[in-house]
Amino acid sequence: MMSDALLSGRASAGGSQMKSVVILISGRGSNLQALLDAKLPGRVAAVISDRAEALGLALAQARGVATAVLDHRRYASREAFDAALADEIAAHGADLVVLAGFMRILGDDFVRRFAGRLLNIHPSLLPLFPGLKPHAQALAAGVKIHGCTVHFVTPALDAGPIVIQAAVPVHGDDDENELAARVLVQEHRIYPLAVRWFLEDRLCLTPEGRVALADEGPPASPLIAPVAA
Ligand code: NHR
Ligand code: GAR
Repeated sequence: MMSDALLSGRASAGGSQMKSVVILISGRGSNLQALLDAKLPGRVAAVISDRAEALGLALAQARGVATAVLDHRRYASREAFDAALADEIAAHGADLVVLAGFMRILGDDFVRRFAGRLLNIHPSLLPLFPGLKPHAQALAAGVKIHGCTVHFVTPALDAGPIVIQAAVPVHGDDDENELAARVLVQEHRIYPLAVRWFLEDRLCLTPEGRVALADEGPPASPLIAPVAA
C-alpha cells in the first residue's frame, strides 16, 4: 500500500512510527552485520535461522538481538516449515522481513502472507543467474559485468520486482571466490540502503506489483568493463 508519507515525500522515522524488522539467515551473516551496523531507523526485532550452526546467530546475540532457530529438517513438509516460520516472524510483529543469505525456497502461502514486506538480496544482476551458484553461472556465461540485486520476494524464485542493483567488473582471471568477494562489498552497501528506504516509507510495492521509490536521486554513472588500453 502506498502511504500518504510516500506520496507526499514526507518520510517519518522514529517514535511510535518506528517499524520492526525480522532478518532471516542461513549462514555467515555478513549482510546481517551490514544491516546491524547501518543504524537503520527501525528496530531489529529478531534474527531467525534455519540452521543452528549459522555464524550470524552469534553476531545477533552479541548485539542483543533476539534469535530463533527453525531447522527445516525437523518439519514434515515445506508447508509445515513455512507455517512455523511465518508464525515465528509474526510473533515478533514484523513490518518487514529481510532475507539475508537465507537458503530455503519459500512457498506461495508464506510469500502471500508477507507480500510487499519481504525483501531478498541475490548476488547477480537479476534476471540473470537466479537460483544457486550465481557467481559460477556468471563466470560460465563469460559476462564482463556482474553484481547484486535487492528485490521484493514473489512466489517465482528471484523474479520479484527489483529495488536496487550494484554492478562490478568481472576480471579475466577471477575465480568464484574473488568474484563473490567483489560483489559482497556492494551487497553491504545496497541492502542497508533499500531497507532504510522501506523503513522511511519511501519504498513500497504497489498493488500493481511495481516498485515505487520516492526521491530516486541523480542518475548513476555507467560502468564499462574490460577497460583495455
Ligand atoms: N522464495 C521465494 N518464493 N521467492 C524468492 O525469490 C526467494 C525465496 C526464498 C529464498 C533467496 C534465494 C536467492 O537469492 C530466496 C528467494 C535458496 C534457493 C534454493 O535453491 C534458491 C534461491 C534462494 C534461496 N534452496 C534450496 C531449497 O531446496 C536449498 C539449497 C541449500 O540448502 O543450499 O530450498 O538466491
Ligand atoms: C550473500 O552473497 C547473499 O547475497 C547470498 O548468500 C550470501 C550470504 O552471505 N544469498 C543467496 O545466495 C540467496 N540464495 P552472508 O550470510 O554473509 O550475508
